[in-house]
Amino acid sequence: MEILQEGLYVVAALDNVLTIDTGLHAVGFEHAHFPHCAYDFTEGWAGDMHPPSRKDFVSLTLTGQGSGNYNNSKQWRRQSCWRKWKRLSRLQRNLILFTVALMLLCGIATYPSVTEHFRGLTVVAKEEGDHALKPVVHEVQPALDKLNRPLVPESPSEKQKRAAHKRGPPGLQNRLQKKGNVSDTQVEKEEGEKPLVNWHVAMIDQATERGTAKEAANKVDVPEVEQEGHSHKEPVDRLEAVRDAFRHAWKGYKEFAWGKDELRPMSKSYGEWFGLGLTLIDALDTMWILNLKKEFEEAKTWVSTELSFNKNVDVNLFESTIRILGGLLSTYHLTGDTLFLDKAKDLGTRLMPAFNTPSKIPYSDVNIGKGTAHPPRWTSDSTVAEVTSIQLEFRELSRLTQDTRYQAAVDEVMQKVHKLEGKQDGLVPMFINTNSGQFTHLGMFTLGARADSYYEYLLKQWIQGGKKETALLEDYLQALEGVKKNLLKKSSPNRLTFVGELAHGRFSPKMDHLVCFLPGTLALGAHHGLPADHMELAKQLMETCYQMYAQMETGLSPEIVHFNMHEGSIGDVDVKLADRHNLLRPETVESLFYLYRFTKDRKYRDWGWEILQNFNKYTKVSTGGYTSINNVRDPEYPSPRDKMESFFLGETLKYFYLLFSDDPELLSLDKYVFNTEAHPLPIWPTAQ
Ligand code: DMJ
Repeated sequence: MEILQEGLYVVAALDNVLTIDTGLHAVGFEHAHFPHCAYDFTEGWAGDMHPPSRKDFVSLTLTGQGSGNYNNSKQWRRQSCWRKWKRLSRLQRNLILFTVALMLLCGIATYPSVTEHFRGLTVVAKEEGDHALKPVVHEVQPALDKLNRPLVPESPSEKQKRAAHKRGPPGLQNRLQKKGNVSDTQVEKEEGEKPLVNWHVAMIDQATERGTAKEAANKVDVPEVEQEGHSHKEPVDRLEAVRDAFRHAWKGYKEFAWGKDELRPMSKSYGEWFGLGLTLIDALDTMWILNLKKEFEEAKTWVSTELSFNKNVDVNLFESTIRILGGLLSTYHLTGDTLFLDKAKDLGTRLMPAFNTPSKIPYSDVNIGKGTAHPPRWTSDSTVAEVTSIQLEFRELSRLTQDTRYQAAVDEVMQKVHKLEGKQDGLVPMFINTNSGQFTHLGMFTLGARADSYYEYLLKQWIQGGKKETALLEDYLQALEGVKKNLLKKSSPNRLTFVGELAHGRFSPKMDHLVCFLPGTLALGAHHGLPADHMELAKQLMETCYQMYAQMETGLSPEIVHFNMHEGSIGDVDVKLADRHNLLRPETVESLFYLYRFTKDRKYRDWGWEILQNFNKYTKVSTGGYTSINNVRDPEYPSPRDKMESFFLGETLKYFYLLFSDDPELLSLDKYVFNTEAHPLPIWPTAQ
């Protein structure tokens, strides 16, 4: 068997007849010929994720049947052919000559389109090279990518047909609408008109309908590449690439972790945290948005038949609120199916004991079966981000259920934090005590872990409520001034703007990847009327977050970087050994989405595309799922951690999809606000 060119293998040579196969279906090929690496040709590297040593040729020596006096000399072959020709009847000879002449004529007629086709291939290859950030390590994958790509771009009408096909079962929308809750905003239908809709369903319906027509024009993100006087459209469908990534992640989850919290893709097993099907719930609205209706229906069936919150289990208030409560609420809004609202109400009610503390600052953990709550075993503190980033969800639950208890509890937390001593220029410390209600560990300030979403939710609550709650806006604006004054610096040698940390007056040039939510939040604020310099800062920080990916050998960001500030530094970024992991986090992709929506600058999409490709290259597990990795600096051995976080499906892939979609009405940022786990919740209608 010989590899002739990408994907073409001569698999037999018997009696002078060559049989050619694409190689993708060559049974047992991968294990027979690359025994050390277990490479799945349709998916990617598996096992220890080492590429095999490169093998371009695998040869087979075959002996043809009846080859007794065969000597393969030119003279022997000429004589044997001539003898066979002479033995044919006149009619047979004429038929053969006629066929050959016909084939020649066809060949001449199709010559221009064939050459066009090959010219096309050259341009695709060139484009890939231009975008390649890093030397290609796994050479087989690009070859397979090309194989899977349509060689001749489809016509717009073909694309349209294909797009229309992919919108999922047509009955589904109506079915879900009919099951939708009967809210006061519902609009009764006349005979023959559209089915019952309520205002939130109407939003996604409009987007979906508009999407069907618009998507055909927009779903293929087609950069034009000029070459030798004519343009060529590179047929990469980025939206479809995100759907593929989701399907692949879902495949692993479904096969090895169905109904469990998290997939462990390397060991083909699962991990439990709360025992509540975390990944499945976190991913519900992503499936809806990506039009993966079959997958959505399967997951919905699980929610309706298997999901129960009546369990003797401790859950983290913040994590279960942003991932599960947020996921259920947004899915309810997108689908109109009251199943999700009922579940959200059940969970929200079971989480309420967390607020039974002396200070009304909630405990971090709740037993949702027993109705008891407690702080972590080692402290009576909660983290500030956790108690101040549950507000969007609880406020929305109150609005939907007309039960004010949920909102009252979380509003009280915000009012208390608003008045607290211990801030510095609007920046908050990282811990708060549930007994005293005071900040603890004073003097430490970060926009990373333990404080990040406090700032995000100041702005987003203000937007959710119709920009009326001025205390929230004041705190947000003041905090940004605090960031500029205390935490914002430039690196050396390239003067990247970054947000560091402060510990008792000492500045540290350390920045978590988590801080990369900030460019998106700043841009969102500017879009909603806050000062234009917020957008300028957003752009600068966006560049920095991108560089945190681009400067790594895998093109994937580490969890934490340290920026160099000394004149004459060689590189801008240092990464400590313990910080080299990547957990498939969303923040940079999230910010790229906001920046692209508001500026329409294509570079943000291209950056996102590079990142998606690197996730595919270094974190995709052949048997299904994606894994977080230990070392973004080692493309030879990124060292898989064997865990797919639920936010990869809930957030990262959703933001990729929204980044590549051209439809600004697909979750319009004038109608929706995303919670910190990427679950869209409506901006309250009274607010508009
Ligand atoms: C998510 O759970 C949320 O985005 C949260 O705000 C921060 N951590 C993860 C993603 O990184």
